[in-house]
Amino acid sequence: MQIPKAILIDVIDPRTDEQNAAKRLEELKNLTNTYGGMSVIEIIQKKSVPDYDTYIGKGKVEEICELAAHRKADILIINNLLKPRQIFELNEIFRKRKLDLKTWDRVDLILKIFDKHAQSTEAKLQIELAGIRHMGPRIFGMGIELSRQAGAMGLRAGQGESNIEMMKRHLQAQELSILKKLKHYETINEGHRKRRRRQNFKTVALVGYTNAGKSSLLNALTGKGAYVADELFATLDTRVGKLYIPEDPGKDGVFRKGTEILLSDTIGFIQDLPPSLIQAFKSTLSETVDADLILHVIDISDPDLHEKIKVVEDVLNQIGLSKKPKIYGFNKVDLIAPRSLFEKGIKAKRLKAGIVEAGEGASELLGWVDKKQKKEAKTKISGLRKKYAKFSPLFFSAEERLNLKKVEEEMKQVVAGYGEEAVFGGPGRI
Ligand SMILES: Nc1nc2c(ncn2[C@@H]2O[C@H](COP(=O)(O)OP(=O)(O)OP(=O)(O)O)[C@@H](O)[C@H]2O)c(=O)[nH]1
Ligand SMILES: [Mg+2]
Repeated sequence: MQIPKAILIDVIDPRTDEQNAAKRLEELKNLTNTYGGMSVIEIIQKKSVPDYDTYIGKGKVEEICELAAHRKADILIINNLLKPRQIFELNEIFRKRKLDLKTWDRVDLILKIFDKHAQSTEAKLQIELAGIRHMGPRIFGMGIELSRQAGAMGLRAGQGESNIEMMKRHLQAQELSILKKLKHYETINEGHRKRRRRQNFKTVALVGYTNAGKSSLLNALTGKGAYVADELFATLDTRVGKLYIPEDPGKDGVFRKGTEILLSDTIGFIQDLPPSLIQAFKSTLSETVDADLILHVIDISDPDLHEKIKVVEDVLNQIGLSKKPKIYGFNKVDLIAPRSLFEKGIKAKRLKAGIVEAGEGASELLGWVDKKQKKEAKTKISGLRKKYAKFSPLFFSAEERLNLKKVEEEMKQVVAGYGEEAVFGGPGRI
């Protein structure tokens, strides 16, 4: 079978600056690569207001038709959220031109990635639900067109409509049946959560933009073995791992019981997601809703980190979590700073198995210290610490196991409920 050929197009606000325009294209390419199995034959970015009928506008439709005919393209991916009617209109044009070109909008693409990555029955059901909610209006939108066309062709006007009614009822029945099945999982999950509450486990939920390193952090802290990949939406389910933080012996030399925390990892967020998609993932997200603390994981090396923080905050607001205790965890510090910046404060004997042994000669072994890079990293870190002081920012690397002890300590303090003052805005430290 031949690999499908795709044309990508992004319609952006004419006021978008060059940098943001480039970032959008980068994300679109990442999404397409994550979906995989396609050869991209053309990437187009156009500055204009969306066209009422076709979103991308007459001129671009023409250009795409020619390109698709010439290069035998199969899929047109539009990096925006289209109205059902606009998709219908585009497909109609392609059909009339005898082009075998299907149109996907951004949500279609994301749903297809979800579909590819879903492992559990629950995730599959949630995707099916999101699909129905996304496709439903498209069919209803088509309905209006069909009955209009039927009328124009002198057919009985009601004909198209009754088919649409049937389809509508079918979709509604399907939606109900999925919701019922999902309810079953929700009950099971709720049971698990209740049991943990009874056992007095404190829970911390990892949230963050997709690819920030949530699963890597879960693995580094708990050895859970969650799937980690340099792709968007690698995780679609919720995974819970147990983290045991040992207590140092007191002055009396007596060992005390450490703290046990449950850490959950879940689906990442992304910009321009319709609320219906988030709604469909409610049961996956309920682990987050229920957590004692949210650890918002951020990729510190990402040039767009502020925008992505905002996207995640918006989604948290949408699911009603704006008031939950929250700390910001800046991950991937290894990408912006030499590790010596983080190693000096770590006492090897206190490290948990697996956390880097900052023994003698470690810094020698691990490379020279780049003074300039170190200085830049310090400036960046102190800037972030100041800007997000409210959220007790932490700086670590899940992959290189740098500074993870700090993460554990902070979580321990917060879940132990030492009160606002100790939790937030503590003294500056890396
Ligand atoms: N350099 C570096 N890379 C990291 C670090 N943590 C994670 N990564 C990489 O970042 C990519 C994404 O990591 P994941 O842990 O899958 O990220 P996630 O937030 O769970 O992503 P989704 O599940 O897709 O939303 C992978 O390629 C990881 O190897 C880190 O501390 N340093
Ligand atoms: Mg993940």
